[in-house]
Amino acid sequence: MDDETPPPDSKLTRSKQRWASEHKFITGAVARPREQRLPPGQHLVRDWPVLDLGRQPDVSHERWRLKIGGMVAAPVTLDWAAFMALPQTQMRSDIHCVTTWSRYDNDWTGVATRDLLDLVQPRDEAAFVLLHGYDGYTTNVPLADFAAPEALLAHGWQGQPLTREHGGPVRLVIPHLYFWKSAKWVSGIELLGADKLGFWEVNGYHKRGDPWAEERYS
Ligand SMILES: Nc1nc2c(c(=O)[nH]1)N[C@H]1C(S)=C(S)[C@@H](COP(=O)(O)O)O[C@H]1N2
Ligand SMILES: [Mo]
Repeated sequence: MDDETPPPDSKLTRSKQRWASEHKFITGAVARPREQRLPPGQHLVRDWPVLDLGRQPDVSHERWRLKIGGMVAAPVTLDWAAFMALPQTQMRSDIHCVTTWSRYDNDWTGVATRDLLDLVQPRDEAAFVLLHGYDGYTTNVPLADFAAPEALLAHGWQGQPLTREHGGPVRLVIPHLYFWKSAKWVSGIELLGADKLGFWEVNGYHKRGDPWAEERYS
């Protein structure tokens, strides 16, 4: 099909180049059959428990800023209007909390982490991400997990604005890791060359937190 090769600057070519450059983000995750939907040691809940350090910061859209920096070519501080002007993504995913509850079918609206990474352009040395919350919370994830296709910075849940108790205006959602990695009230995204433990990780939680491997504690 060589005669169908599109010209170098066509939209398709640019997309393909983007997909190719994203190969460094492949996590090796595989689709799981339906009957294995609940990870080991988890039970299903229908409500949505609230878990945090006991401080639920009240951050208005006016005051809200998201700083993305560290090992990136183009660091940025987004205000609410700039964040909402980015491509908006809808994602349905399950929540798995290390305290053993899971909640299925959460419909998130927000900005895909990949679109944020496209904006700031991680340097080659960037390999980890430290998330910062307005409550002082921190949590660390490998860049590959942060950049997973289902990961997003969410401002909506089930068609409504994300409530303050669940991390509004904006929280991270990384559905393939335990939920403590999904920082609420996100204020900063810091790209790092070396791993740096966050709040719970310093206190004995696992560095990565894969529910399917029961990476609960270190
Ligand atoms: N900023 C911030 N994010 C946080 C936390 C926190 O204390 N502060 N707790 C984490 C933990 S331990 C869990 S289980 C989930 C809980 O999110 P939820 O309250 O929306 O269920 O948020 C995570 N993100
Ligand atoms: Mo948690």
